[in-house]
Amino acid sequence: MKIGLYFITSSEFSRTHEELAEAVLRVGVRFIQFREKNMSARQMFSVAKNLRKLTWEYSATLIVNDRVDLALAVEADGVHLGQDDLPFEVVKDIFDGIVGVSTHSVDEAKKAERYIDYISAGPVFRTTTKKNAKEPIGLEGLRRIVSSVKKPVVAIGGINKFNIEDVLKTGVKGVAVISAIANSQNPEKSAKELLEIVKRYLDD
Ligand code: 3NM
Repeated sequence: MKIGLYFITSSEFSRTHEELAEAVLRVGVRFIQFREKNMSARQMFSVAKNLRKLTWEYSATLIVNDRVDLALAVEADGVHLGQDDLPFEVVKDIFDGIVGVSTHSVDEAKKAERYIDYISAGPVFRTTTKKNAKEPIGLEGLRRIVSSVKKPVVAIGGINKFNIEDVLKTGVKGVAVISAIANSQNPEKSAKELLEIVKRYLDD
């Protein structure tokens, strides 16, 4: 599984999930998560179907945040779980696809690792995008998680074009961003810039 630049869609800025997904797919991003905290299940299903169609067109991976039912309903490639969602060991039994989990410490990462396919670690830096985000773990906290698990680690939280190289140097296999792209004047250009940096570290 190749992760690289991992874009998480958001409707909290000025564009729709679909507009953002299309912008990043056009410039070569191939790992996308649908993350939505305010829509009804019915609305989410409609958006997720559109994202599935788009990601299939570009042979990209689609991950659905939190909701295994939605991931199954739209034939997503994976589901991403928070620490308060269904337990990952249960999800792995009922969902035949990629399962990722958010972690914030070495302890959480080690507990999850044998059940899941990738671990996200964060927030690395301060973020205002996630409500109730924990205190940043910093590059040092990220390095500790990377060195204590064998599964791929994805860094998340406050990552932008100025700090992404430091993040990549910790040995992560993916870098997840929301606002650096979704809140940019030009999401396509921002995605391209980030992707070029990521490819220098992860494309071999
Ligand atoms: N999860 P941005 S931080 C969705 O620490 C999410 O698990 C986090 O958004 C975690 O790139 C975060 O705009 C928000 O900071 C990431």
